[in-house]
Amino acid sequence: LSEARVWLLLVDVNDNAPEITILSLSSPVPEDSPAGTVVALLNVNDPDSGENGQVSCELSGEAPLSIVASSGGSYKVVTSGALDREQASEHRVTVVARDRGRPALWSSRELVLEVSDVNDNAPVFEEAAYSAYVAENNAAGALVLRVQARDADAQPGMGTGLIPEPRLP
Ligand SMILES: [Ca+2]
Ligand SMILES: [Ca+2]
Ligand SMILES: [Ca+2]
Ligand SMILES: [Ca+2]
Repeated sequence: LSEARVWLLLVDVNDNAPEITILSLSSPVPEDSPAGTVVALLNVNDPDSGENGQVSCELSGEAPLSIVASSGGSYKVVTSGALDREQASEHRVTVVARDRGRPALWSSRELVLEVSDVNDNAPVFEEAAYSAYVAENNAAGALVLRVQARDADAQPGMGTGLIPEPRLP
């Protein structure tokens, strides 16, 4: 009888793409939120071993947002600058998670962040100055002038204002 020993070496194959889970998404976020406000928490999991399971994440898309790694495969999406609802009321970014296998596998998730309105614009009159002629026999309280102001915020603006004739002594 002879004896043979067989050593089996199991080599991990990169057969799992990183899996992105959105744990929380704070949307809408007020437009006056300071830079660094956390808007989403993500978890990224890749069960492969070694470099096949080492994942890096990035954001693609034009938005004042950035992604920050925190502990244990968690990531935070934070605001990286000022938000302005009057310029962009919604931001769409794609989170891309890629492992370091050869070839690398990757997956992506889209995040849609809505920006909610804050009353941060004063109403602006359409004209810099208004003038009107008033006849001396005009009835008291008659319409003298119609002025209009616009407000960039979502709340109803001042709209049209009526200026009645001032009461003369
Ligand atoms: Ca993998
Ligand atoms: Ca604004
Ligand atoms: Ca306003
Ligand atoms: Ca606003």
